[in-house]
This record gives sequence, structure tokens and C-alpha cells, in this order.
Amino acid sequence: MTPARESHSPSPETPPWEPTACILCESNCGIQVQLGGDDGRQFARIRGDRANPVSRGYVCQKAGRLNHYQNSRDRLLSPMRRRPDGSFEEIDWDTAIREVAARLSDVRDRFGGESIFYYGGGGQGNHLPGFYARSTLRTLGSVFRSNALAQEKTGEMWVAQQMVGAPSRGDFHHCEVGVFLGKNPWQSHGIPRARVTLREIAKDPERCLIVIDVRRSETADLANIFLQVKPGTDAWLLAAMLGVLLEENLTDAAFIARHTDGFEQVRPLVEEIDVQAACAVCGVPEGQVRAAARRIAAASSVAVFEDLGVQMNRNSTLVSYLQRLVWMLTGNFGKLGAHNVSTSLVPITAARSAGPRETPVTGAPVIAGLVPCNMIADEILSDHPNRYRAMLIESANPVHSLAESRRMRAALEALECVVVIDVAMTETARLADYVLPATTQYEKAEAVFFNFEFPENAFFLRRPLLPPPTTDKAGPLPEPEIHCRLTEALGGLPTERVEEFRNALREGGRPRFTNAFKAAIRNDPRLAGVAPALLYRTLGQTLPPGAESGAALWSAAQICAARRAGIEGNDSELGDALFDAIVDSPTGLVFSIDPPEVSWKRVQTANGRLQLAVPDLFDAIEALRKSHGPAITSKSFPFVLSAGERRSFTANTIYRDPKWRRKAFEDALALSPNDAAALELTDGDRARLVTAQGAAEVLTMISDRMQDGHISLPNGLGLDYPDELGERTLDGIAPNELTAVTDRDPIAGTPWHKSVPARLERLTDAG
Ligand SMILES: Nc1nc2c(c(=O)[nH]1)N[C@H]1C(S)=C(S)[C@@H](COP(=O)(O)OP(=O)(O)OC[C@H]3O[C@@H](n4cnc5c(=O)[nH]c(N)nc54)[C@H](O)[C@@H]3O)O[C@H]1N2
Ligand SMILES: Nc1nc2c(c(=O)[nH]1)N[C@H]1C(S)=C(S)[C@@H](COP(=O)(O)OP(=O)(O)OC[C@H]3O[C@@H](n4cnc5c(=O)[nH]c(N)nc54)[C@H](O)[C@@H]3O)O[C@H]1N2
Ligand code: SF4
Ligand SMILES: [Mo]
Repeated sequence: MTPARESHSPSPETPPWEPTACILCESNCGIQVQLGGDDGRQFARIRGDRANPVSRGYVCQKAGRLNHYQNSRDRLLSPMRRRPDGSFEEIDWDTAIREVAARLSDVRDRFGGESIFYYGGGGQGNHLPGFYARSTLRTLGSVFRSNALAQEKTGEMWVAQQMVGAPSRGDFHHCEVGVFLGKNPWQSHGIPRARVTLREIAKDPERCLIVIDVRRSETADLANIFLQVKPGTDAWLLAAMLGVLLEENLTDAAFIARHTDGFEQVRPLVEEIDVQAACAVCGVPEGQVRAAARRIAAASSVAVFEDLGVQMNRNSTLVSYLQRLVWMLTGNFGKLGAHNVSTSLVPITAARSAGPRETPVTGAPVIAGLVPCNMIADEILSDHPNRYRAMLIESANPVHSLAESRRMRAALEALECVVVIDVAMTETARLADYVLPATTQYEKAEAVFFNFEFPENAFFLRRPLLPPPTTDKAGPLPEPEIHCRLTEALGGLPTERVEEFRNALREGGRPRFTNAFKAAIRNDPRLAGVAPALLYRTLGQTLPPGAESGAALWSAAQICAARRAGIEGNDSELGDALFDAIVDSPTGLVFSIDPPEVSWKRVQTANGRLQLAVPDLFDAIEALRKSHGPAITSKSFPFVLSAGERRSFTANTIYRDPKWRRKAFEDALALSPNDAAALELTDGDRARLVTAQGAAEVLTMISDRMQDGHISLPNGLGLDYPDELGERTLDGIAPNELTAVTDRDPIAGTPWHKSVPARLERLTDAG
């Protein structure tokens, strides 16, 4: 990243550095931006913000390109309505809101609110849309929803729910041993100050960095122990590690006795694992597996991070279970440097019991309130009477990001009504009946909900850097405003209540408002559903200009304060103080500092102990023993394709302009030197990549990071973007043109994007 160049001496005309956050990955580093350019709306300079309590000045190379997001040529400036011929026309907001409300109520009246499906609600840096959407959805009676978490994290959530009853996170800042399992934080980040933190662990002779990956990833370059598995075989590796822990008596017997249940059930399963055979399946020398298991057992604290390499892969839910067994059997919960449950301001997923438990058509399990992404198309493309009939999609591009794009497109076409809220005319938006333009994340207040830090946790409600663009079109609106208008048009926002709360604020200030609001919600539970919109229209108007969208956080702050104080409902002052502190903080706020022991109080299992037994997965452990490894390849598909690697210049589909990338070959398919030689391919050659779902012409790149038989494509590419003349060109490969919805985890329904059977053919040079 480019720090401020000191050669530019500050002059009175120098625009100020304004604090905000990077929106490209869940780390959401604090940044400062200097606006400039002819219109004053360009991000002229960007640097890390030292005042941000989590990132403390850290940024990676991607943040410096944020102008490509803010000033994208694909920007939507008017609501759009699809004509019968598939083209779009601009309409004004009143028409858009009226017609969207009418179309969705019509679907509700004919098929019930449950037939209206909601997808998205937030990206890497914006989560307020999902919050306010609740008002629209409750008014419509919509109950089924999903988002990207249900194609990566739901298997892990399902396991964590049973073992801990709550989500926990590894503390890589303090750990003695840090383990990254199918996770490449050098590129993907996801822990605070990732590169600094990784180097600190690796360089300290007292600490140890363990990386488990199929590729010699950039993180693996730093590792003290690198276990290079064969694709999709992590379950065998972890089983072998568990076998070693038992065989060599390396478990923490005191911890197991004091804090856990179920060891007697798990022990025989693990004892039966043939360590040598399991090592042969995963391809890691037994000596390395034993060394890693011993290092973990000897450590005073261990933190483990599993991510897409295993979550989008064979046995993913089983892997989430086995890796937890590794750290639980070695006593790594509820202490500094290990796994802990952080104080959350806003839980990112639904509470355990809320909402339906299975999907209406396929009966798939709804985990953490989310429909499995790989099942969405099946829930629509059916003649089942309870199939989804309409979709509201917000801040997500599922036609591009979910498995089997072709099927997702067919599903959207089959719906009665599709409404998309986005900043750009995306692949998904182009299939909508209505597209509603949102202000960018730098034109409204936004917040980051991926706050899992421990022992200190922070929250950042950032203010807009600039107003929405002035335009002769209808102009974009922030999502809270869009949802309020929709809720009003649907008749969900009682005007007399709005008046009552406004009066309370005017006459009695926050205390009177708080009492009135809480009492109203207690007496009329329907109001709770539209609370975000109510808060926005009332409390929001008393917040500093630009911070209105923060209004819905008021209830989150109240709940958070109540939970902390331990007395539900009797601590409005604390809640208000927390809310005001969040609204007033220009660079983010540490809102909780926990003693590690507190994690034990947050274990939500029936008896407060960690549950080692997850019986639903016992058969899967047995099956490992009898298997020689996952059958991924075949004669016609001899390669294992990772469809979606994070690289230096990928950022989901947040940047649409390919010019943001500053490196050649970022769009290329990586393959090993041996495989390249066998296929007579060199760097920069074009080849045909074929899977059961489709084929694509790819640019090839030889990489000694790759093992033989494994090939890898970047994520987030394959978008089209207009040039100066408006001519659209496609850039790179959209990975999900090559994936299948049926390749998924049997429990969570998460996709197997990291092990797609594939074939690579040399293209004879046509000249
Ligand atoms: N630069 C960049 N950073 C990002 C993003 C981005 O688009 N670009 N996206 C963000 C998002 S949404 C997410 S969810 C995270 C994801 O972050 P990561 O999960 O770290 O990202 P990936 O590169 O998809 O996968 C991680 C690693 O899994 C390895 N892998 C593949 N197959 C296997 C296997 O069978 N076993 C094992 N052990 N490893 C395997 C790959 O080689 C890769 O190094 O990144 C976030 N950060
Ligand atoms: N094959 C394969 N598929 C994958 C992956 C993979 O590794 N391989 N990775 C998966 C993962 S982990 C993830 S998280 C998903 C990500 O995929 P999605 O969840 O679909 O989200 P993003 O690509 O992050 O795109 C976010 C959308 O939000 C829009 N947007 C940006 N700012 C705003 C705003 O302020 N308001 C609104 N309303 N919209 C805004 C952008 O224009 C974009 O359309 O992709 C998944 N798909
Ligand atoms: S680590 Fe993530 S949030 Fe931080 S600068 Fe890089 S992309 Fe942005
Ligand atoms: Mo993700």
C-alpha cells in the first residue's frame, strides 16, 4: 500500500484525510481517503488508518484501488424496470416502490409470504441492508433466506452448535501454535493485520505456524510446519492426527475430564484409525503428521482457522468436526491464544430456534436460519406447490457466485418476480424484473458485523465520505431508505407509531423514547418485526447527518448491554451509552474487553460443557477407515480443479473493472510444471478446461506451488465491463459456469468448489 507521500507538503487546499474502512474482505481495515479529481469524488489517495483499533494502520495492496469500486462505469443511477423484450427502462422511485410492493404483495396473496425468498443482505463491508430488509420481509411474511455463508460456513456452524452451542474463534494474536487449514491468510486475510500476525508467529522460535494446504501457498512459504495434503483428503489427515494424539497419550486428560462430555464415545472410533493408512491417503509423510500433532499437544495455546480449502470440499462438515476434536482434546478453549466466544454486538446469523427448520421443496436442513445455497435452484425449479415464487436479492450476485450459474439463471427466469438491490448492473441484476440502485458504501453510513475478536472486540459504524452523486436520473438511495419506503408501501409501518416515537424524542429525549419504544414492542410483537424501519424513521432523524442508517444499531446496543449486564431489559442507560459511543466514534470503538474465562459462560450446550460426541458424524469417521480416499478424478476428468482461489488481485465481485488488477496472470489457471510439460503447455498458452458442467478457454500459468494433478482458477472473475465506448468485454473465467449444484456436502449442502473433476486440453494454436 502507498503511504502518504511526504513530498506533497500539506497546503490549505490539500483535502483532509477522512476515516473509513476497506470493504474488500471481512477484515475491513480502517483506511483514510483523500478525495480529489475534477469532481472531487475520486479517491485520490488511500492509506491505512492508525487510529482504527483493530487494523492499526495495516492495509494490503487491494485497498489502494478502491476508486474502481466508488467510480465504476457500471454504476446504477436509476431504478430499472424490465420490459417484456428483456431490455430495461429507467423509472422514478415512486413508480419503482409502488410497483415492487404491488408485485410482491400479489405473490404473497396468491402463494403466501413464505414463497418470497430473500438472498444476500450484506457483502464484505456492508451489513446494514440485511438489518433493514427485516422490515420489508416481516411485512410480506417472508421466512426463507440465505446468503454466501450458506455456501461456506454452515457446516462449521452446524458442528459448532452441537459442540459449543456458540461460534468460537481462534486467537492468533496470542497463540503459541497457529494452524491454518485450507486457509491462505497471506492473500485472503480474515485475521487482523494478517501478514504481520503470520510473520510474528513464524519468526518467534517459541511459536509455530502450521499450514495445511494442497498448494504451497504464500502462507505455507512462512510455515514452520507445512503439511501438503492431496486434494480433498483433509479428513484423513485430521483423523491421523487424532489417532496420534491418542496413541501417544498426548491428550489433555484433566481438561477432558473437567470440561467435556462424550470422550468415551469418540475414543474407540479414533483408536481404530490406522494412522499409517490415513497418512497414505492424504499423502503427508507419517513423520510430519506425528511432529505436527506433538507440537500442538505441547503448546500452551493453539488456534485453528478452517476456511474454503476444506469448507468447499469433500467431507467438509466432518473436517469441521475433526479439527475441533484436535483442539478440544488438547485443551484449547477458554483461554488466551486458544478458541473463545467473543462478545458480539450483532449476531451474524439467526438464533437457534427461530424460523423454519427445513426447506419446503427438498426438505434440506435450514442451518443458522439459512437455506443451503446449492439447494436454492432446486427449491424453485419444481412443480411443488410450496416452491419459491419471488426473490429479493440484495448486495449479492448469486448468478455469478453460486454453483452452476446456468441453473441459477434458469431458476431466476422461472420466478414470478425478481427484485435486485445493488450498486451495479450485475449478472444477477440483468435477470431481475426491477433493479433498485443503492448508494455505495462510501455514500452512506455502513457497519461491519464480522467482529469476532477476543479478548477485545471492536465495532465501526463509519460515516459517508461523500454524498450520493447528483444526476438527472432518479439517483441511488441507501438501503435503509429503500426498505422503509417498501415497508410503508406495503402498509407495514404504522404512521401513528412513528408520530408517537417522534413526539417522545422531541419532548422527553432518549429516555422517554426508550421507554415508549420498549413498551410498544412488548405489547405489540408485530412491531418488533419492523423495528429497524421504525427506528430509522424516528431515532434516525435525531442522529448526526449521515449517521441515520445507524439507527437500527440502537436495539443491538440495548440487547448487547442487557446481555453483558446480565439483567435483560433493565439497562437502557448502558445500551444508550454504547449506542452513542458507536455513533460518535470516527474510527471504530473497542466495545468489549473480556477475560478469557468468560468463554465458558458463553458455552450454550445443555450443561455448559463442550460436547465431543457428534453422533451424526460417527458413520463418516468409520467410512474413512474403509476408504482409500475420495474418488474425485476419473479417466475423462483426470485433474482436480480448485474453482476459486484468492489471489493478490481478486476481491469477490466487488470490483468489476479488470483494470484494478496490477499483476499479470492473476486471471490464469495455475498448474504444476510436470502437468504443463505433459500437456506441452507453457506460460501464457491457451487451453481448454472441461468439466461435467461446461468448458472454458483459459490462460495457463506454470506454478511450482501446485502439486501434480491439481489445477487452480481465481475467484470473482468472469464479469463483463464496459469500455469508454460502452462496449462490454468479458474478463477471465466465471468459475461457476463449471461447477454443479449436486456436488455438495451431504449435511450442510455446501459446495465442493475446491475439488471439481476436470480435464485440460491443449488448444492447437490457430495462429
Ligand atoms: N484476495 C482476496 N481475499 C479475499 C477474498 C477475495 O476474493 N480475494 N474473498 C474473501 C472471502 S469471501 C473469503 S470466504 C475468504 C476465503 O479465504 P481462503 O479460504 O483462504 O481462500 P481460498 O484461496 O479460496 O482457499 C484457501 C486455500 O485452500 C487451499 N485448498 C484447496 N483445496 C484444498 C484441500 O483439499 N485441502 C486443503 N487443506 N486446502 C485446500 C487452496 O490452495 C488455498 O490456498 O477470503 C476473503 N479474502
Ligand atoms: N466457484 C466458486 N464460487 C464462489 C467462491 C469460490 O471460491 N468458488 N467463493 C464464494 C464466497 S466465499 C463468497 S463470500 C461469494 C461472494 O459472492 P456474493 O455473495 O454474491 O457477493 P460479492 O461477490 O461479494 O458481491 C457483492 C455484490 O454487492 C454489490 N454491492 C457492493 N456494494 C454494495 C452496496 O453498498 N449495496 C448493495 N446493495 N450492493 C452492493 C456488488 O456490486 C456485488 O454485486 O462467492 C462465492 N462463490
Ligand atoms: S486485508 Fe482486507 S480489509 Fe484489509 S486492506 Fe486488504 S482487502 Fe482491505
Ligand atoms: Mo466468502
